[in-house]
Amino acid sequence: MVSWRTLIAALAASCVAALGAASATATANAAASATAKAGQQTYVFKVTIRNLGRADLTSPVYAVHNRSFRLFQLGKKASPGIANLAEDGATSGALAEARGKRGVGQANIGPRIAARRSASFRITTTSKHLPLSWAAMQICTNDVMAAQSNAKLPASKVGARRIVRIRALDAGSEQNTESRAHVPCLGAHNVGPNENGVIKRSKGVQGRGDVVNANQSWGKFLARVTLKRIS
Ligand SMILES: [Ca+2]
Ligand SMILES: [Ca+2]
Repeated sequence: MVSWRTLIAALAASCVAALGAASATATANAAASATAKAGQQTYVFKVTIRNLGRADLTSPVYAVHNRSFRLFQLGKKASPGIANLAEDGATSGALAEARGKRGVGQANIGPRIAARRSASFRITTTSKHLPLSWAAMQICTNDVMAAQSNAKLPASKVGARRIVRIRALDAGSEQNTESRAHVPCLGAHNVGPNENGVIKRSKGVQGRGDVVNANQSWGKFLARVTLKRIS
């Protein structure tokens, strides 16, 4: 049986923990409102990416921005940073192309997303920077990414949610050899023949090389994204 003394000690400890958490939240909120100019509402969103594929997605690079900024664009050539990200999961180039750039509110790196798993990150932003763009590599490909450009964050009210299933994109920067000589999950990094193409819808794994469809590919959709306003 638990003694009164133990119970009281446990209660006191949990009160201290709760107070600590409340003051941490207050500090975070204060910092967020300090960055928001007068008249701009501050929002916090939780972004959850579910990997629907059979191989990992690398850490996504994401940015909240206004309509003047594009992380990438379907039908256009990938920037060097996005090409690096799509070919090898390298985040530094794409992050540098977004962070501090005109029209960008915040840019950062999210957690890696294991096959068939979900991972989340939080974004604090204002009404000035509501569109979200992000991209992550599917590691068993030459240059396929799970990505969204200009996704609309659901800002209408706290608790508002949008769920989107997304198809894979081919960055158009490396030819789809599907060879162990060129694909990161099979041990080859920073190597592969140039494609010199544009960002387009991926046709999925074709089985022309060493990538095994049944173990390392995905179905119609590569990811499911849940965008939720939490405050
Ligand atoms: Ca390609
Ligand atoms: Ca490669």
